[in-house]
Formats: sequence, structure tokens, C-alpha cells
Amino acid sequence: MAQGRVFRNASIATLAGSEGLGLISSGAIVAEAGRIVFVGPEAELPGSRIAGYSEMDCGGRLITPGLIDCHTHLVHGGSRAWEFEQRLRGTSYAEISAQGGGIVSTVAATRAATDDALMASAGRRLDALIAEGVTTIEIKSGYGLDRETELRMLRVARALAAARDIDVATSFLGLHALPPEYAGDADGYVDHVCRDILPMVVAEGLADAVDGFCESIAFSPAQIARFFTVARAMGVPVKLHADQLSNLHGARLAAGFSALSADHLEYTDESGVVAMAASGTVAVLLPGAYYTLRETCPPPVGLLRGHGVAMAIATDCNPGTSPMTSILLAMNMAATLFGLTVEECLAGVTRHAAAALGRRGKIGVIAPGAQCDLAIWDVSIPAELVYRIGFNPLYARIRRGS
Ligand code: DI6
Ligand code: FE
Repeated sequence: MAQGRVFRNASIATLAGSEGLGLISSGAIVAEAGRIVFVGPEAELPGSRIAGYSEMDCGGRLITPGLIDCHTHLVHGGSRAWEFEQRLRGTSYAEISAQGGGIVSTVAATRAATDDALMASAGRRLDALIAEGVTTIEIKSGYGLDRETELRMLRVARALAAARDIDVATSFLGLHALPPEYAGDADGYVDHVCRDILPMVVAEGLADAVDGFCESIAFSPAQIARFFTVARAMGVPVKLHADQLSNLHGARLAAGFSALSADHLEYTDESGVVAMAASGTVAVLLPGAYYTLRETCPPPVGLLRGHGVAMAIATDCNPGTSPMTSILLAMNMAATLFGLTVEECLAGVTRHAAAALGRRGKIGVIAPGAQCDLAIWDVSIPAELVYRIGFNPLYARIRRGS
């Protein structure tokens, strides 16, 4: 069977158990038709089954599951570098907004961009993540805020999956910010999203989940709940930007809708963490935004750990608050800024990131039945993946077995 493939002579972090890295030294992996059929010590390789399979000698290198960036705003027009420069000069965020900066400037740039321009700029960012061993990425809409541009953003995200060697999960972030046309009428905009945009997104199969931004500068818990109720009735799972800048009990709200994930969580309290534990909602930590905003209140990692809430880590790649296209740096920041262990960091970009996308066990683990997405690293121990800053030790990236 020509499509069979064997990876041997490797140290393997399977991430397959419920805890730890699941390390196998002197290990091997067998893939058939893009799926893993065996992982274990080389001595246990099923000899007759793999006769004639193509082999790769990994030279003792470390293999992890292909990495998963489970929260990005990769598709957007323009840049906010000028705004960054202004802030360095001491201009406040409010002044910048008054000058037409902030999210609305990205909305204007995204609406004005052609599909080709959106593909090209997102493609360059995507290539940076692919070069670090990312094999699945989540991409949100949310910089269109009108029907045409939201649909375009999601179509571009889907098209990126065909243009590159990567799996893309899409989220319809309809409630990201209030578009200028609806200034002073947030409820009217929520109605419009629920009635006129979401049904078209669903009919075209453009979203694997919906997302919202629950914050005083964005949408209220009641508005988010209205949107989530409609989405759930249509069978679409939900995710939420929750408690990033203040505690509006977004984590609890998300858990009440059995959200796949609640993301950010800087201001989440114990009742939110308890609710997430009960609903199996994954906590997605976004240290790039925390760093960029020079936040001082980190997410409640001790509580999340204590209540057994799975923690994922993502780049939050967006032009305003996290202009970051490195999942390795996100891991380093999660360790240094939030106190995650090496094992937690690696689980955060593999097993738990998969769960945040509703793909638990299908990706993000090296186990029989999972998709054979692998990252092979020129490192001697797993900690090296978290410890270096600005260095990429990827040796090879395997997607669906090849
Ligand atoms: N949280 C954020 O930090 C950003 N969006 C969100 O939901 C801000 C995005 C931007 O400034 O463009
Ligand atoms: Fe975000």
C-alpha cells in the first residue's frame, strides 16, 4: 500500500493522555491514508503491516502534534502601525479613536480591500505560522460588520485553506464592534446580525462557530445572549471574547451556552471558572494581547488549573491589540507572563486548542485514529520549544501524513 508512511527513530510527545506530554523515547509513528494507525516504541512496530511503506528516519528528533492556533483575526485589511507609533508618542487610545483609529479604521480598510488583497496579506501572515509547524488555524470575521464584507472575510478564510497546506476553522465574529452605520443603536445592529447576516453565513456553510466580544466598549451580556440563542437554535457552536478588560461575567455567560471556548479571561472570577469547568468550556489564553496592551491583571491560571479547566494558547493575531504571527512566542509569553508550565504550553497549542475548535481527539494528539499532522523539531527536550525567543527550530512539518 503505497500511501503508508513510517516515521521512526524519534522522541515523541503524543499529548494523547489527559495529562503530561505522553513522551515516548525511541518511538515510531505509522500513517495510512493521512491517519495515524500506530504510535509506540519502535520495537513494537507492526512489521508485516508496514512492509513497503515509505520511511522517514527522524534522527532522534522530537515530534509533536502539528500546532494549532485556535484564535486569530488573520484576515483583515490595512495595518495599524501608525497607531502604534502614535501611542508610543503618548497619544491616548481615546484620542486615536477620535482621529478615526482603532477597530473602525481596520473595518474601513477591510471593506475597501479586494478579495485578492485580503488573500495576499493574510497569506503572508499564514505562511509565518505554517513555518512554525502550525497545521490548523482558526480565523474570525469581524472587521466587515456589514453583510457583504463579513461573508467575504469568511470566504477568504475558507479559500486560504485551499490555497495553502493547512486546515482552517472559521468563526463568524458578527458582534465584534458597532459599525458606524449603527452608532447609537447597538440593539438594532444585533437584530440585523441575527436576522440578516447569520442565516446567510449558515446557509453558505461559512462558519464552524460564532463569536462575540462581550465588553463595555463592545456588546452587553444581554446582546451576546440574544445572538448566541439564535446561533444555538441553528446548531452553530459558540465562542466568546470574555472578561478581557473588565468582569462582565462573560465566562459564565459562555459556559451557559456550552461554549467551545471562552477567550482572554483576564478579569474572570472563580464563579466564571467553576461554570466553565462544569460546561467543559476551554479557556483560551491570549498573552500577545496582554503584552501589547501592557495589561497588569493576568488571567486566573491558578483557578483554571485548580478547577480542571483546559487551557489553550493562541496568537490572537489582529492588527490592533496583538500584531503577532508566532505561536512559539505565544507559548513563551504564556510561560513567562502567565506562569504556565512547559507541559501546559504544549498542551495549549495542541490537545486543548483542538478542543477549543470542537475537534478534540481528531487533531492535536498523536494517537491512532487522529489526523497525521506532525511537527518535527531540531530540539533535544520539549522545553526548548517554549524557552527560546525569536528562534524557530522546526525541521519538518507533516500534514495528513505527507
Ligand atoms: N479583543 C481585542 O483585543 C480586539 N478585539 C477583540 O475582540 C481588538 C481588535 C482591534 O483593535 O482591532
Ligand atoms: Fe480576538
